[in-house]
Amino acid sequence: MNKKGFIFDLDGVIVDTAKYHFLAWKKLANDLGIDFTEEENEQLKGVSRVKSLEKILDWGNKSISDEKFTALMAKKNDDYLSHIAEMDESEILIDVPRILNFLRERNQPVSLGSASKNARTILERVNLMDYFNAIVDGNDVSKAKPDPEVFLIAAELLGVKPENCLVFEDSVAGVEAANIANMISIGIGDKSVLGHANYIFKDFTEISNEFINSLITN
Ligand code: B16
Ligand code: MG
Repeated sequence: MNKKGFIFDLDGVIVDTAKYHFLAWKKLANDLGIDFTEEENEQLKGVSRVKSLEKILDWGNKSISDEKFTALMAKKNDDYLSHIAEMDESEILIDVPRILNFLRERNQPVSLGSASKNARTILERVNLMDYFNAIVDGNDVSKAKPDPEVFLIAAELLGVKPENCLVFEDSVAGVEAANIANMISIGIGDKSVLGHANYIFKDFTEISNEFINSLITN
């Protein structure tokens, strides 16, 4: 039987945690006297926690000590986790369970490939842990997307060659990382943003089981 490695990004693909990142970053930025809009939040998608805070400080023309930087990162994460604690299965994005169940029926290896250090906590909250043969997250990598490290580790853990892996991604940097890893990139989101993906869909309702089957057998 054909085996392909199916790698899923988390935020923006499986759940919409961007809204909680937004609330936590906005609070932090405003406390520092920095304005923070939804448009700026868009630019933080797929970007690591450290890089996100660097960008916000940059936008606000602020420089702070290393100690303060570390303290602010912890504060943001505590605030973010208070939102995550309220999550449940109702927050899984539309048709994700259908695709995960189909891949399970077809015995296909599935991995998470996320920049988030909170990925395991989130998967547990929404009760999806059991669907994943491997989990690679922000704790496992030293280089952030668009570096392909996160996806290459996932392929290795699944025992599937990179060229036989497919990546579902909602961020520009994530699609780029999948392309660099020599994997098939499937953008979830807007065509105008993810034009560099091999395939693009608005959300999983547009992805049929037949399409997934064709990816497995091709
Ligand atoms: P954390 P993904 C990313 O998740 C988010 O898109 C990004 O906004 C966030 O800053 C990053 O995780 C780090 O998250 O603070 O939880 O470690 O899209 O790669 O699943
Ligand atoms: Mg994402």
